[in-house]
Amino acid sequence: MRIPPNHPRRESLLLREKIVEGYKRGIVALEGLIAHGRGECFDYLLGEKTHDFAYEAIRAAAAALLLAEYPVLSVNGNTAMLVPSEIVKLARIVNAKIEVNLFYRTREREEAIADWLRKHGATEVLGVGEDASATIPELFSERRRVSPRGILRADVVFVPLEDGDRTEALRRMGKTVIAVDLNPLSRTARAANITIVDNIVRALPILVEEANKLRKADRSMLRRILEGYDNNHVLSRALIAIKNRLERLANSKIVLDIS
Ligand code: PTJ
Repeated sequence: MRIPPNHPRRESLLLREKIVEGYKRGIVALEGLIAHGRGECFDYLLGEKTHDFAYEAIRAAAAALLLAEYPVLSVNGNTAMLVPSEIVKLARIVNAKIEVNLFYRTREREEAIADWLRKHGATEVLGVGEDASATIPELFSERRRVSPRGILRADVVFVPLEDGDRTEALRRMGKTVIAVDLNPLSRTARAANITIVDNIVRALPILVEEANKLRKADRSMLRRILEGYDNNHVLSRALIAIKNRLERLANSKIVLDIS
């Protein structure tokens, strides 16, 4: 569909088109379209901008990834479609593995996502076919299947646009979990060590830039960033930002002037 250049919701509509294209390419699950819509709703409430609490979480995420011994970036259909180049860049900067991990797992989608990531510069993509031979204990969705060279071994796992219970299972395994989720009330957002409450399309380029900036920093400085980070406070600020924005809007003129 051609979206007019002056359409007031152009950016949002272009993202929708990307997700639909991802579905047609066999990358995004049908349910991924619904998940995107839920994200859009929270982005609307947040004013479609990156807030200070998200910047703070991004900085902590960069520090955690740089301090990690074995970081892994977990990629699902929506993430692959929305930010493939940024995932590849981030993996290079923080020296992380990339692993495909799907809730709605099919061999065709695993391969389509791995091909798409390779097309965007990835040299190695874990978690495809037989490589996903290990299992995360106590998890019953298809997300339990992971690579023994990837998520199973990882000390820090980056899980953008995650569904609920895997974050908790990964935490119980002693891993540090970094989430990106526009919904500050989701189980993932509340169970992760670091939650970036922002749209992945805005957050990932900033995370890449921040990791690049901090790459040369000494480890004691990175540790200080992590020690000063409080995820509960970040989630609380996200909720307050939504509340304040709604209050401001409710107290202003809501109807549009149509002449
Ligand atoms: O590709 P698969 O098979 O692994 O499936 C991926 C989806 C996303 C369909 C699956 O993980 C799922 O059903 O997720 P949920 O439970 O709908 O959760 C997705 C979360 O991501 C929701 O809390 C959304 O608000 C959030 N979200 C959606 N789009 C974005 C987002 N957060 C950040 N940026 C977005 N663009």
